Amino acid sequence: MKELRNFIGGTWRDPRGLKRFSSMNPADGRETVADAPLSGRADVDLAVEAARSAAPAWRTLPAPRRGEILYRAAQLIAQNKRRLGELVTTEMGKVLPEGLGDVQEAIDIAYYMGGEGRRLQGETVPSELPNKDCKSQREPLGVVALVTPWNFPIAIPAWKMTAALICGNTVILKPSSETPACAAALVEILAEAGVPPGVVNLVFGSGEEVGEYLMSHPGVDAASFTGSCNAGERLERVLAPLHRPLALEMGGKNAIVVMDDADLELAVDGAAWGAFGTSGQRCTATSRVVVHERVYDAFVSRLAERAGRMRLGNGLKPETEVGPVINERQCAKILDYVRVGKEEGAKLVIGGERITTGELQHGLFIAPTIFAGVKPTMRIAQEEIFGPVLSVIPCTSFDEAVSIVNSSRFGLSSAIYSRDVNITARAEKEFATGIVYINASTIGAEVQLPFGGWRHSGSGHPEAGGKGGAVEFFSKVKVIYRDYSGRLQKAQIDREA
Ligand code: UN1
Repeated sequence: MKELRNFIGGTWRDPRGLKRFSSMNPADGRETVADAPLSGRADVDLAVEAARSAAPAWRTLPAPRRGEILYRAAQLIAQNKRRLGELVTTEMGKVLPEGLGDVQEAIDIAYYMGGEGRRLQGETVPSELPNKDCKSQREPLGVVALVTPWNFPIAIPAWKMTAALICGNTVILKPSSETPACAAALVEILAEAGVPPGVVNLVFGSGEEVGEYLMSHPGVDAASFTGSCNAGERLERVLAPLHRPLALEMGGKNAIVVMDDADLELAVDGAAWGAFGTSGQRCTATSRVVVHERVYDAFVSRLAERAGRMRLGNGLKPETEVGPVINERQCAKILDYVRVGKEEGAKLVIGGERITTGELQHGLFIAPTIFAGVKPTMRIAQEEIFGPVLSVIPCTSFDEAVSIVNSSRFGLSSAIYSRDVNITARAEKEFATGIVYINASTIGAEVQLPFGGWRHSGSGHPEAGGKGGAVEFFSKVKVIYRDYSGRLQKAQIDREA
């Protein structure tokens, strides 16, 4: 078991108080993975102070030099990929190939953001007046608070930290209490890569006591949160009077549309991977499939057959395809949705129960679950479940499919399987989500483009790279006009008519 401490001002420190909490292996509740401090407000104050004092030197270090530190971090994460991937699997439960993917995403973003150190573009545009320059440039926000979830315990902290750091901010990370060891391992690597003391700080503790206090701290300039919709909406209210930049990534109710001309085998692969990969615990997980009535029965029976064959187990075992869910509370919530689905009149085709036999008895395993005959308005088709539960909804046309896909308060990702180029082109335009996949599942975003949801899925400040991505959130734009005419020139006024 790992004994963790907070990381403040470049040193690993015990908190002021004595309270602690543990993270467990969800595949085997008898195994405690780590033990971490349940910090209090005084610890947050210290971390904010450390981040503030480190800020001036970090923001003035040239961005390409900050980038070099991120390259070193990327190399170190890559050297430790196996160890970190196994830690992800042990502490969070996802199967090892996905644990390694989680780590790979951190490597990718560290290289990407390292490269941003030589871009961080502003713009230069012509002036309407002679002998005058117009340009914009990016400046850091200052001290940023980052609160991250357990489902991508390496990748999401890496998305946020690397973007914040390259822009010249100093950071305080409050990771999920389900995955403290993953966060500590990543922060340890950043320190080893040469991030100076106080530039990255890590404070463990509860969302209410530490997370919210941190994000609304007077010494913090901006905050970024990924997690549940309820928590995000609460933060929006609490932080509104403070008027500070706030990025929220929240839930999803992501749909795949399967048209009657689709490659059905490919669509089954995509639905199984999207719905049951990571045990459905991605914000991009597929939780609805909208299937054309002409292929509906064939699709449901093939998918059920596939789901029935998926092997549940400890994600470290090579034969495991579906790992556990994160904790008892989530397990109970998922099973409650199964009850709701049955009561609403959907047909439970397969799964729907916790497996408590054999090797699985000590873990939190829920069988891949499929409901058929789901109506778009049912709760199981509207609410985020965050587990391996898939609702299959029939439709009679592409237009109907579009209206079902868009009849959600969420708008993170969507997908369509069809061989008709005209139909897929229309899907591209008409699906109202931040990410649209054509002939691929709803998961699998890459770091070089923005990652973010519409409507209740996010606040409109996407993560990751690309135009409109995280660099734009973690920096502010300053516009500079330089007049070298040596006389008073008046914009909009100095002209003939
Ligand atoms: C998440 O779902 O919480 O696109 C993040 C994907 C991953 C990131 C998912 N690259 O599924």
